[in-house]
Order: sequence, then structure tokens, then C-alpha cells
Amino acid sequence: MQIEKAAYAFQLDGNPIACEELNQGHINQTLKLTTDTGAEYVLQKINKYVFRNPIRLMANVSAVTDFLHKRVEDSRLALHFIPTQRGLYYHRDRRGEFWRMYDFVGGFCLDTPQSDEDFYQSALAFGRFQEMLAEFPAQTLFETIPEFHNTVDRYRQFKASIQADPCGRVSQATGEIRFLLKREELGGTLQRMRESGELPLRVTHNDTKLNNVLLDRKTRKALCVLDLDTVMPGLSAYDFGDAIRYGAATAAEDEPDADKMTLNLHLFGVYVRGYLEAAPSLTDREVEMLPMGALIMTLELATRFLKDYIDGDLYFKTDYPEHNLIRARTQIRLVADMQSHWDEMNRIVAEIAAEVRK
Ligand code: GN1
Ligand code: MG
Repeated sequence: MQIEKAAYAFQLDGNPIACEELNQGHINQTLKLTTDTGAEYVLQKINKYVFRNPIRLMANVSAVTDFLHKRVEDSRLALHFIPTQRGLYYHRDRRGEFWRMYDFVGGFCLDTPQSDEDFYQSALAFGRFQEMLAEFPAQTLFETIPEFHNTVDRYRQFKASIQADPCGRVSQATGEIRFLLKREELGGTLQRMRESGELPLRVTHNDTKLNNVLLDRKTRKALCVLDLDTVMPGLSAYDFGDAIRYGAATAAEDEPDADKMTLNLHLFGVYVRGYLEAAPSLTDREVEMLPMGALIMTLELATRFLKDYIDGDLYFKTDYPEHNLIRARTQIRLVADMQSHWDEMNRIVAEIAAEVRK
């Protein structure tokens, strides 16, 4: 692969000699860059369809990483962005595309936990992230994607796409649509609790997939969390829930055989323990609503994937035409499985909370 031109806009240590695509995430394009001095960087093109204001987005991200750097002992525990020759944290190329760069610190990410410890480490990473940001001035954060986890609004958008049916795909998904619409009221539960003030607004990560945690190659301990584009005011239940949806599932998010998709209750408990240990400031009500976070995030992703399928795959990267439909079906299966183990999920949280939060 050619060296991406944008790389030269940044203050690099050495001259670029290699550039390879990192297969990461459904949204931005991510490359790894190596220079002749052995320096390694991650170069990312920001997806402008998803993030309408990359400049303000980067202002958020740099404010958050600066804040974190003042609080961590090892610099690898927070992302370090590289300024451009002009001293900015983003580069705008001739085509109007936005790029950013950060140090590649040599860790690795997982799509599935190889052990309980891997998943526990990710829970600590997201729990600590939230605790460290407790003092961050939330009002200074720009909402990079307005109403990101507002499930009531997600349902509104979902129904509008069904109504418009721009690609004639609605007829391919009638069972799935029925399943999701039946759960619309349930889907709004946490949003209503947020609005009534029953659940506190915090600075949260909002995209807590396991592969957004960087683990140390040697110790396998969590270093830092990646993908800070959606750091915004949010609910702890959503951060917890998205991590469960992705990491405590028995199949990949896009597993074509939906029968393989269930919730691994053991891993669920492992994550609960790590998260509660790392985030002691959660209120009792927040702790109680963690299972609801898992259920609602899974429901939300099912509606988002299905909406994107109906819209003609405009938002998420897809590898084949039914990819978003498959993703939605597999998430639906996980929702159903969570609902059939609802009492157990709640019991696990209550038991671990009684132990950890003495
Ligand atoms: C996207 O960028 P990535 O792949 O970590 C999405 C998340 C979804 C996730 C589903 C900004 O995350 O909200 O949960 O895909 N990010 C955005 O895999 O929409
Ligand atoms: Mg990601």
C-alpha cells in the first residue's frame, strides 16, 4: 500500500516507510504507519457522514485526552495525539477529508475475550475511564452525534425509515420489525429515567465494545480505551450495556447463524464485578439498572442495524448486501435470550454488588 499523503501533515519522528490498513471499527478508516526511526502511529480518516463536525469532535477528544494525561502515571494509559505541522490535532486534506494521528503504543485489541481475565480487564478500563472523567466539565463537550443513545429518538428514526422504505427492503424484514416495534416502550425506559433525573448524567464513552480496549502485549492488562469520538454526557447503564452486548455474547455481532447467539451469564458476572470495582461512585439505582442497560443497548443496536439495512447501508461499513440485516437478526436473538434470563441477570448484579459495594 502507498503511504497515505495525509501522513506528511503530522509532526512525525522520521520518514514514513510503511502504511497498512488496520481492520478496526465500522465507522472510520484506520491505518498503521511506520517510520524509518521505528516510530509507529495510527492514522485515521474521520467518517464525515457519521461525524458532521470533525473539528469540534477533535476539540472534544483532545480536551479529554489532555485531562486524562494529567491523571495517569504511565503515558500509555491514555491516547496521545500527534499535532500537525500547523499545530492542530487534525489535518484537512484537499478533498476536504479530515485526518488525525496518535501514537501506536504496541498493544492489541480483541474481538472476543480469550479468558475471564481479558473481559475483566476491559471492565476495569471502562469503569476507570468513567471515574477519571467524573470531574471533567461535561458542559464543555460538544455532542458529536446528537441523541446518540436516546432510544426513544432511535425508534422514531427507525419508524421513519420503515415508512420511507427507500430501497424496498422492508418486506425482507417484517418479522424483525414486528419484534422490535413490540419492544418500543421497553426501549425508552432508561431515557425516561434520564429525563426525570432518576439516573445521573455522566461523561461516558458510549461505544464500549471490547475491541475499543487496548491490552498490553506483555502483561495483558488493560492500557487505555480507544475510539473517543462518542465521549459525551451519557448513562453508565449504556456503557455497561454495550460492553455486555458485544463481549459477553456467545457469537459475533454479525454471526449468520443466529442460533449461536446467547448471553454468556458467567462473563456477564465477570464484567459486573470489574465495572463495580472500578466505578465505586455509581448510585444504587444505577447499579440496579445495569441489566436494563444491556437489554436496551442490544435493542438499540438491532434497530440501528435494521434501519441502516432499510436505508441502503449508509452508516455502517458492510461486507455484503444483507450484512446489516444479519447483524440485526443476531442482536434480536440476543435480546430474546436476555429477556428469558432476566431474573438471573438481575440476581447476578444484586449478589456481586452486595459483595463489592460494602
Ligand atoms: C460502531 O466504530 P465502532 O465500530 O467501534 C458504532 C457503535 C456501534 C458499533 C457496533 C459512532 O462502533 O455505536 O455500537 O459500531 N459507532 C458509531 O459494532 O456509531
Ligand atoms: Mg471501534
